[in-house]
Amino acid sequence: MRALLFTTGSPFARAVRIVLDEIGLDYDRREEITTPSAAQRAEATPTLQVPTLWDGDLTLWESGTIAEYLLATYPQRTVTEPPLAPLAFREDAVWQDKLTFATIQTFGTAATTISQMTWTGVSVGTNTHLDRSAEKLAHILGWLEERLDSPDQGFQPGVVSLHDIFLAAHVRFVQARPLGLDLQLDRFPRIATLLERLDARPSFRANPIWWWDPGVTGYQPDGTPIRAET
Ligand SMILES: N[C@@H](CCC(=O)N[C@@H](CS)C(=O)NCC(=O)O)C(=O)O
Repeated sequence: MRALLFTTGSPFARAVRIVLDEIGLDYDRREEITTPSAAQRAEATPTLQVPTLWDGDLTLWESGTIAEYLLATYPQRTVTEPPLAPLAFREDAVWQDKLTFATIQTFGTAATTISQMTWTGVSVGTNTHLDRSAEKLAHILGWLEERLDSPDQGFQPGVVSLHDIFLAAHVRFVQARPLGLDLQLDRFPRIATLLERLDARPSFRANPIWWWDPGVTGYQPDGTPIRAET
């Protein structure tokens, strides 16, 4: 049995779903459209967060750990070029790759913190920590832009890396939500070009980022949110 617990809007979970598709793995989609109680979520993970993956006897949470496990465990790849990377971290650049990946995940954490606080009524411009989180996003993008050697390659030349996939999921998440944030991607042309290329891949198209906030109970086939009647 293989299953993934996720919420529709989660960029961390979207990146894992893309990885599953890039490998070509079937899974049971345990998609949550409303927020469960802490006790219910705790049955899946002590972090109370999504995603969680069940694969046979193994239960994994933390999206980066899940994705690293999937690459290492399943060597098959779909035919899309360039292919998904064989492993999360290159043998000859392990620490550089780990640092870059951790920084991309910090971008995702800052973005989802802004998002979750925004729908509880605290937004950028009204809270100093969220202001700093927004500044963090720009600084990380600037640093990542310098890590890309060529406009034609991602973070690992010749393959699509976890770095590429997770950065794309986080950036598109910020752009899709009404957070009052403009990432000014035109200042980061190599990242912008990389993301456009990734958007065209079947795995990305099959897992669109859908906008969500409390009250959304489903989606039209084109992604338009369906709201609970109040
Ligand atoms: N470090 C975690 C972060 C996951 C995360 O923040 N998930 C969000 C959804 S995007 C979540 O479950 N939020 C609910 C909460 O934090 O209580 C990972 O990489 O899996």
